[in-house]
Amino acid sequence: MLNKKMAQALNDQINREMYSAYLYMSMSACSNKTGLKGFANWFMVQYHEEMFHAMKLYEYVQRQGEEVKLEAIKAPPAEFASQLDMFTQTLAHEQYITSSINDLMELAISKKDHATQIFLEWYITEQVEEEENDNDIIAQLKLIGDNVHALLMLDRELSARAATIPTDFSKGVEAAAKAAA
Ligand code: OFO
Repeated sequence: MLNKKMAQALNDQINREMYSAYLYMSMSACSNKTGLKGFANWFMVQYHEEMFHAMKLYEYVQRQGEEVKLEAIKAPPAEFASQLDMFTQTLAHEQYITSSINDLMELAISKKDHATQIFLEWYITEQVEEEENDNDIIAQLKLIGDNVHALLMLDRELSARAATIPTDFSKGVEAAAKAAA
């Protein structure tokens, strides 16, 4: 059972996660356009991760007997000044997502909703990793500066990133995650 305000807040989070997926899809396309296929791969893996985050919420709201309410997803930026600009925007966006998850947890605590608190713990841990990944790549991009050779080396490194989460949700997100573990 979910409190109505909690259900609405979780639905709002589905939209935020879908926007995250959309944003990284746009960054993937822009990286691909400049020939940086490794960056394009990194952002496409991130797109899949965000879809997983959205689908976990989608499934949780339904398992708690509440209605999923999908809203329009706003358009992400279509152009970026550089790879550093992309990752700077990515970090700022993830910090915003972290604060939105913290707000959800505060609401769950205030409603004495223990099930949702346990559900949200996964997202709290995940956000630490999300911000750490972005900070690491930003630090490397700052060291690289205008060195194209070094940028191409990082691009090759990022091409190795593979999705570690399920991308087929036809049997349900939690079931797919268990099968993949
Ligand atoms: Fe869903 O963690 Fe990024 O946005």
